[in-house]
Amino acid sequence: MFQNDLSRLFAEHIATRQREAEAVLAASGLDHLLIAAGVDKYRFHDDMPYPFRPNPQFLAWAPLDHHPRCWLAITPGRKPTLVYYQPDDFWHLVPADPSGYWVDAFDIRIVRNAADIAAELPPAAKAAILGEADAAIDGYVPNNPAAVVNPLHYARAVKTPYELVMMRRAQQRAVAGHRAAEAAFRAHESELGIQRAYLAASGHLDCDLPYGNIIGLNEHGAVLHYQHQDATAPSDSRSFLIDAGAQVVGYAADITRTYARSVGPFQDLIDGVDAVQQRLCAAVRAGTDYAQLHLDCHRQLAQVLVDQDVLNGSAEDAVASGVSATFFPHGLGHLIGLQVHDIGGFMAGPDGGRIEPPEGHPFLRLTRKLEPGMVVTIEPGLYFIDSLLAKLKEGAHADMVNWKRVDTLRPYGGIRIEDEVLCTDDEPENLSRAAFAAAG
Ligand SMILES: [Mn+2]
Repeated sequence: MFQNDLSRLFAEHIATRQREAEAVLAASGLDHLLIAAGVDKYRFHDDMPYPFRPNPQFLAWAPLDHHPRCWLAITPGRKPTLVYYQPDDFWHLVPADPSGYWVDAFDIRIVRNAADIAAELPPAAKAAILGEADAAIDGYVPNNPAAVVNPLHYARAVKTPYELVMMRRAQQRAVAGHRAAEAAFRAHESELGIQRAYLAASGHLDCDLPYGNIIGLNEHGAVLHYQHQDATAPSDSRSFLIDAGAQVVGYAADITRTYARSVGPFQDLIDGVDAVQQRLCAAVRAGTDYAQLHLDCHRQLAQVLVDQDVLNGSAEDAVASGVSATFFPHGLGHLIGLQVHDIGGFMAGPDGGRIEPPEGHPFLRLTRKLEPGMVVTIEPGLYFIDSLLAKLKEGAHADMVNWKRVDTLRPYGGIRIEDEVLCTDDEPENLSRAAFAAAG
């Protein structure tokens, strides 16, 4: 994409943000919206900072993900002001002079000293100030009024065309990593070796990933948020679950794939989950209740377990008795954007309120109706988790399970298949599969 096209899309993106901000300010009787990027945070009793993560409300305007102490000031009828902190500092690499597709959208004021930031901001008296408490500067203490924060969180679920460009780029970056990771698994690498292959191919540092990659061989695939990477390859590397992301100016990708070393019952189960996943991706339609899609997912996964001889009886019984939740103990997915789990998934409307997940499904992270422009993950899974299986075996529904089959599958850990899907006015667009297809 040419720089001109991106500049135009970014100008439209900022115009959308400006309209949202003006509506919210008018409704709350406020004159200005001020947004702090945030400040570096330090380890306790230490002078080492954690990796910087900006306020997502700041990133929603400015593609500046490594820029602590910057501020935005939005005033109706005016070009937004960006206070750009570029200190004199010979210890660190200082942020470069502003340049690129985004600079024309802002009135940029470069500040060398933090003490000079306040002088560039409009009066605080009738301003919403968004940020964390430690971002406060003289006279500007974040107040995060709910009447301002809620509608902005709610609106962020729907992406602008500029944001979709960045999200597609993040998909490409993640897919490059995923393909290298699969090759590393085929070459019998360790989890750490696979992670290194992923980072090299995606061009990411570990600390810049949107979340810690999940790289699990064999039984580790059954640990939902497996957070470790073994440096030694197992002697028998049977299966591989990878949940790994990437980001471009803060826009996240979150993709999961599962591989078997050879054909057999585990590969058959992967094929079953993949078919369910693709059906659910195709069901991402405007007006669809995502919580209902989650319940459909349970029924379809239970049918896979019945078809694959893991469960006796009917899929309906497996869902009604709660047995399916032993094998699928998490939600179907979530909103994604500047946050891996984009905020606002439970919101009843722009002014707040909460739509609770269905009874018995506490881990579902999205309960809204789908709208064009929303990007959601679709990530069904089936796992053989020892602790949950032990409870099931002791309970009233133990006879619904073919335990011999479970023991055959247990050494393979689990399966999850996850894509990002864009809801449109018409057919959904699977951003992840498109990126895999383009990568050849
Ligand atoms: Mn996810």
